[in-house]
Amino acid sequence: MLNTVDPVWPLEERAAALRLPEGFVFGAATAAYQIEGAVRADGKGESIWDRFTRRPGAIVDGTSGEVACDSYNRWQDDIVLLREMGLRAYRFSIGWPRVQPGGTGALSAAGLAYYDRLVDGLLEAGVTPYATLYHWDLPQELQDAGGWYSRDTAHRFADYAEGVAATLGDRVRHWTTLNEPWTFCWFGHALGEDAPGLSDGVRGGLAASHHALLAHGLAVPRIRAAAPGAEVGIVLDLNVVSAATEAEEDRAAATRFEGVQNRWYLDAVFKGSYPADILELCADLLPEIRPEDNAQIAQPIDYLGVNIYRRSVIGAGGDLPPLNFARVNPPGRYTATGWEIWPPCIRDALDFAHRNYAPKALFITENGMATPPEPLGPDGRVEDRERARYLVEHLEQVAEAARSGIPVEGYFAWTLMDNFEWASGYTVPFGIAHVDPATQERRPKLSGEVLGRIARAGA
Ligand code: IFM
Repeated sequence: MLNTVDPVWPLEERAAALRLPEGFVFGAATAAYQIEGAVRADGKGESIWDRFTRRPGAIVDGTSGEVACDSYNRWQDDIVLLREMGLRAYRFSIGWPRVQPGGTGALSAAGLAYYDRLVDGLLEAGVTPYATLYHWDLPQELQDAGGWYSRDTAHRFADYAEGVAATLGDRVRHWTTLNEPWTFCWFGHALGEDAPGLSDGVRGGLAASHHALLAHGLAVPRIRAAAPGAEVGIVLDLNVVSAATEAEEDRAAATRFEGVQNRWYLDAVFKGSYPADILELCADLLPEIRPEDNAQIAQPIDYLGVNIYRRSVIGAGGDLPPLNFARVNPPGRYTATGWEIWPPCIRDALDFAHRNYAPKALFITENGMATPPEPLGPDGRVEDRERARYLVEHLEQVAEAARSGIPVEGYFAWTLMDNFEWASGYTVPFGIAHVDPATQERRPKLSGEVLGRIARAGA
């Protein structure tokens, strides 16, 4: 249940008291399929999300990203919005089927031209672009050839990444290979809740994960070669995990869950091996992992992006055997997606990554909260005090992390504006700006204004 707004929480005072290190980057994030619309424009290919959203019942409100925020045509409005809110960094994703319709062969000049315009526009406005190469919209043709179950997809991704980096790399310095491999591999291939909608359990989650990580490892050197000076990283959705009780079976379930969500990806990227406990537990369900894959995945990277929204409290249960876990929701404050609001999670995740993997730099690449749909108030504004509070409380934890010596260099709110929230459609907006679905007019919400104030003070 959504927490009720607390009118006495000292939002303004707490926001004004925030201190982040000098040079700290404040921005907002989006993803191509969630905002661009124009799904058939200028030769764009079909993506797995174009296909999945047509499956009856797949999206709670029966919608899709067909129009979304129409950013393909209104990207200038997005830049105006960023400027209006005082944000000087924008994390967006490149739609793979927009720039390479079938996922192989020549890149589309028209598709690339869109990102050329966007990047030039951002730079002219003094906003630094942070480009993500894969935020879940695999070309459907590659899915038809096996998708993330096929090693070949990893090679296709590296080709595509190199092509995009060669085109935009003279202006884009910050590159992310993959966004949240845990989510797109497990929800798309083990649980069937996201595209491509496969319910293949642990075998599916692990096969997709290995090939996605291989894609990352193959792409890193190709991006560096195509765009000298590039800063390249990966974005992981880490979760701080605690056991529901002290009982041995709950503690073991929490360790299994944490192994699959955090260590599977972090160990592979930073240590060049998968965690032994998960390899052993899932020995019969693993894809082919060739001896050379581990070193390929563990390419040196310049930063780790952390997407974090909540903590996970885990007990023993029946989900995804042999992982056999169950999520427990302790009493507390919750968002409209049913996620617990637990600000220390952000600091704990940064601390965990720093202590165990020591990335050169860390960014919070996503953090934010969903509410039920928010109508405009009589003065034409959205007073999303609860979201503003969420951002401030989480930024306070980031500031603490920075003070304790963790090299956290930036924070991107999820998300710049209300958009298509995957299987939840348009039912749970996360935006720090409101988008009128009839007119596509963008207006900062209170949360966007507050974040902007913090960013301006920091700058
Ligand atoms: O909307 C998503 C985003 O695409 C990936 N990270 C989580 C967000 C909220 O669910």
